[in-house]
Amino acid sequence: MNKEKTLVVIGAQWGDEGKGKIIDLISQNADVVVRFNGGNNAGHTVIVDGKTYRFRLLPSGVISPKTLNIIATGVIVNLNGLLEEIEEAEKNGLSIRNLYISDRSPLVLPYHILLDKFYEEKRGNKKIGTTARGIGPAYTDHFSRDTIHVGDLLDKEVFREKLEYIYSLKRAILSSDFMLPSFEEIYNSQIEAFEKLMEKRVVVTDTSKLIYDNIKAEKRILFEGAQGTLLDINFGTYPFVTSSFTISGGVCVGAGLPPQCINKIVGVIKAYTSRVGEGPFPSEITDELAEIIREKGQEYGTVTRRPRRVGWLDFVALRYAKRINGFTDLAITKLDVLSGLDRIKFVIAYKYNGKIIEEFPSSLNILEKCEPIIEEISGWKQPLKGIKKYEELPENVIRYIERIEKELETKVTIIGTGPARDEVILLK
Ligand code: 2SA
Ligand code: GDP
Ligand code: MG
Repeated sequence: MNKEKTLVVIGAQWGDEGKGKIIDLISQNADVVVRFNGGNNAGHTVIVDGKTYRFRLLPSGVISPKTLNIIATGVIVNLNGLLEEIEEAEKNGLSIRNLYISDRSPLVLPYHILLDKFYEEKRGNKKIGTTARGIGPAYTDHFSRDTIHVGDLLDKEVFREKLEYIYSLKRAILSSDFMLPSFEEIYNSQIEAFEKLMEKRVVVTDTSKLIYDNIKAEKRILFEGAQGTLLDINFGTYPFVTSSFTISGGVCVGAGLPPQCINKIVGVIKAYTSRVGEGPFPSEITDELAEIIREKGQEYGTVTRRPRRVGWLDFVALRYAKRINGFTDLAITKLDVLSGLDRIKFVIAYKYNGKIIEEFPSSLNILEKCEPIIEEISGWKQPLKGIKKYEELPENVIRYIERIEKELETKVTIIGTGPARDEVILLK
């Protein structure tokens, strides 16, 4: 983040690419860090000086004391979840200051979480594998215009009136055996959490204006994407997606900015692929190697601790991610996890109905029937820990990186060699 004033970090796969670490690295030179999509379903891990922080709603910039941290309008906010996270961060030695939340961010309310679990149960073997954080139902209410905004809590009477109206709607729709908490229970829990957040000097404001003013003042702004491209509500593997706009275009709708405000878009690619939850995964590894990679890469949900499915790198999906997001740079993480493997495989195309396909299918019915066409290269034996210079990387790692650059026609500028902040090679 030098010349470019605004930079976006986006997951190129199904999330958990290691965005937290890359964001932490870049945010050390940022004035403002903005979350623009998703909610506390996100889990971003940052490891500094041996301490592990797992952020869910808090922008990863909170580690730097001077950074302005913004939860923008596209993010849905669970106030109790946020409070818990702030308290946890404080216990971990962080002092949370400079936190701004959009007055127009939708609230995640207790019934959203119950509905999320209820739908998943009813879906049976068609379940999505959600994080059970109420994300789908909360965004549904937003789009059906039955949401309550964070800013409504600034006036208790406004909040009470809105909640009364929406509560009566819920009552009318949900059957009597649905365990809807009482009105007072919801009202009190939200007021209490909100007041505690105010005591902690969290500011509720028009964040679109705040971000724009910072852009005009030529501040360096980092937009922190949550989840990944293939989980996008429009362009992911629907219905096995999350309910927000996870792609670079999500910055404009989530933060309230015109597209020309974005200068640089960093796509984060894990050196292999992972997916947590259900849905098609053409490059999935199904033999015992999956367990080896899962253990070595510690592929378990940051929020839910669910084991993640793992697979090889998929160039069909990655070329698609490049097109949808317009990556200007790439960060490759977790190359160290692949050390010791004899062969490294990657998917270069799919076979469908006897035909070769190079474009990621927009139809899930087709994607589910695609067979991967796999190419392989020799692996590398050496551990990558401690390597600081590109030229010192094993020859086959360089070959792998160059292949990624060629397939995506984009330069790799950050290389992860371990989970810690300093386990990284910076290029350029
Ligand atoms: P939801 O809860 O409605 O957003 O779930 C819908 C799908 O989106 C996936 N999803 C995620 N995938 C990867 N990482 C996520 N964050 C956590 C992490 C997940 C965790 O960092 O590990 O702890 O399990 C995330 N959030 C949502 C989800 O698995 C569904 O496939
Ligand atoms: P995010 O959702 O994209 O922020 O990723 P998560 O934090 O959910 O999961 C990524 C995991 O990989 C975390 O445990 C990170 O500490 C870890 N990680 C990030 N980069 C690297 C790397 O280069 N090597 C290794 N071994 N681990 C990494
Ligand atoms: Mg994650």
